[in-house]
Amino acid sequence: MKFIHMADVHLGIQPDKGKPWSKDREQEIKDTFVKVIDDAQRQQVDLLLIAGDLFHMPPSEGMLRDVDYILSRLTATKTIIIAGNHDYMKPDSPMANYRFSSKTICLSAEKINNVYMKDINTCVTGFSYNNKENTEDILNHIKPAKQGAFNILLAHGGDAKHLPFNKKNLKESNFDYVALGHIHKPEVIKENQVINCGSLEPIDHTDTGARGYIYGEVVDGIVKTQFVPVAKRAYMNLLINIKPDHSPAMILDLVDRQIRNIGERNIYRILVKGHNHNHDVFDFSSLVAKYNIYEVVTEESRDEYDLNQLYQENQDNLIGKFINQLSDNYYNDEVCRKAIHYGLDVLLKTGDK
Ligand SMILES: [Mn+2]
Repeated sequence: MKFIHMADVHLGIQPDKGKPWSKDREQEIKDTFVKVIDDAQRQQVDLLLIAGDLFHMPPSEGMLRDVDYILSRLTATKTIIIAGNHDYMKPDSPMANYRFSSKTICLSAEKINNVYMKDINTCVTGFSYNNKENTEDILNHIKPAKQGAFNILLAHGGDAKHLPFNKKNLKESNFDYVALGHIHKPEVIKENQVINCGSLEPIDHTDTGARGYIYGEVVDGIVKTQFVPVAKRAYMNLLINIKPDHSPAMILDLVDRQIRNIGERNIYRILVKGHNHNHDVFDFSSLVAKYNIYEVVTEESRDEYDLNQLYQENQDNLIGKFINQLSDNYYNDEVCRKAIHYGLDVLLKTGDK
């Protein structure tokens, strides 16, 4: 049995509204969805699992007809869809009443559904959202329905307001495969068995890293999965550390070179850090016009404190204690870093020791 597992396609979204690349991204998301269907057809997969938020909003009948048309290219594949927190399904919604002409089943929101497919001896258990939130503790207790079959759990959630679950419970569940969606960053919770496939394409600037779908094969009851990256571009953070001998022109050149090296199609956030010794003004507008730059963050280019030296000098006073309390996460926690900077600004300025 061969399957493809994807989620969080968010058809209909216009990512980064107002940015020059926004319309292109809307189209690219559709194109990538079609590419997955082409992959499924080429590989002749038996099952296509869509773990919620295929649409960015509850779909209209027209949107459903479009997707149904694309899915009808699949000659060997059954598609099973659940609605997520974005495309949730009210009883009177077009999605709840749509009759697919492709081999597609959308699981209802009324109950936990079990779909058994005799030809592939596979049972898919799951249900749709009927609202933007679902805080019920279902996933920690849900059980496979068909003994002797290959049992799949199809679910959308993983945070406090969307079917919160305990990873340990899911790892120990008796499902042969758990196909999760909702959290946009892909995560293998248990190798070959419990996987959140992540969004098909990155949707906003926090979705850094590769995006795609899971391809799986089941041979003699043993599942083997692999991540297939298909996203057309990536969001990337470009960290620029300013050194004392840097000039604004050098920095712009450096950023320009890096973007060309990594890929001009990607969407960048430029984070300028370090001590701006010469109080230079960095004008990135020429690069913003040339590339896809979501934002330039320069707020960190402030006076850096030498924490070690400050601590040595102030071990016995409030400043030393303050550094000691917060400095553990200085390098990996931005909030903590800011807290230290603001705190030290005040403590050093007021001389309050
Ligand atoms: Mn979601």
